[in-house]
Amino acid sequence: MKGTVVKGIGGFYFVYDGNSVVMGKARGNLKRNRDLIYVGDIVDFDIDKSDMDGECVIHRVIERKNHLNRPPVSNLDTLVVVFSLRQPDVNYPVIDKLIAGAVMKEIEPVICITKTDLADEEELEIARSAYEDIYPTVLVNGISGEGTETLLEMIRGRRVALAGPSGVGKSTITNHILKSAASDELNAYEKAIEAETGEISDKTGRGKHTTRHVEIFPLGEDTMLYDTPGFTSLDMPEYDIYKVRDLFPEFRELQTGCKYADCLHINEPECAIKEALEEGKLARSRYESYLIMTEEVKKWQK
Ligand SMILES: Nc1nc2c(ncn2[C@@H]2O[C@H](COP(=O)(O)OP(=O)(O)OP(=O)(O)O)[C@@H](O)[C@H]2O)c(=O)[nH]1
Ligand SMILES: [Mg+2]
Ligand SMILES: [Zn+2]
Repeated sequence: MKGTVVKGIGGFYFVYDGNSVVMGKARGNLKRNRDLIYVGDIVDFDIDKSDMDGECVIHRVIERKNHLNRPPVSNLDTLVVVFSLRQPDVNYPVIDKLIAGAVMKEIEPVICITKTDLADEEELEIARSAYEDIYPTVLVNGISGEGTETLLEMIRGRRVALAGPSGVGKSTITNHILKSAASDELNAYEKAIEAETGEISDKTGRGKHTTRHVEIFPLGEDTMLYDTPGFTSLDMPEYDIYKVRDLFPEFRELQTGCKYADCLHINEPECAIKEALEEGKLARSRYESYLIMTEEVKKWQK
């Protein structure tokens, strides 16, 4: 039988076959292979009543379309990069690295700015304008649910993960979407599922890392929503520095105006990117993320 791994905890995997979830383990040689099973993997499995370690045995991982290490998931069409401006404060380099990681794997990014109730209009506008011309962008209020239906329409029919810092409201959004998607078309399992959300701790303003494991919530035939644990930092993979430049689509047209065709927009003279920055035509946060990312990949080249 075929199913999707929707959760994995301590060597146990939960496999969804389109109707219900069975728990089980990977066959011995799959485990030895060290090539872990990712949540999102489509697997061949058999029901095994005699097995004391659960109800099923996974025999094989069907070839993955893609996978990410942070968060550890596979077979994504879209990565929704979720962040708030306050509680927790936005950390643009982390956000931009997450976006870059998706683009590298040909996973389409969607930008989701949360907690609109906690930020003022001006800072929301700055955040929105940094992204809306390059990626689909949506603003969400997790308290009222505003924006979550728009997000649901953007992700229907896809395999989509919500990723971003801890406490920004990923699980809260998951629950809004599960509620909006609820209809007679969903089966009993799909109707019953819900994500756990956590209180913000007062001292740090950060979430209490409430989501500890990736979990996939199937929403009818073709839609799968992955809720993932938050994180605070991300390392740059071993990219070529020019590859990093290519991960900023907003540079593409402008940089044809740079004096040097291989301009990296750092110290070169007559740089169209730096001019655009001075004129306010490029988001400063994006350029700063770019500088941080190029510094980090330079470490790899040494
Ligand atoms: N003020 C405000 N609070 C929100 C909003 N969305 C979520 N929260 C609260 O923020 C806290 C964290 O929300 P979660 O949904 O658990 O955050 P998360 O991104 O899943 O966090 P991790 O699982 O740790 O990665 C909860 O107390 C939510 O009620 C919002 O739009 N505005
Ligand atoms: Mg969560
Ligand atoms: Zn330049």
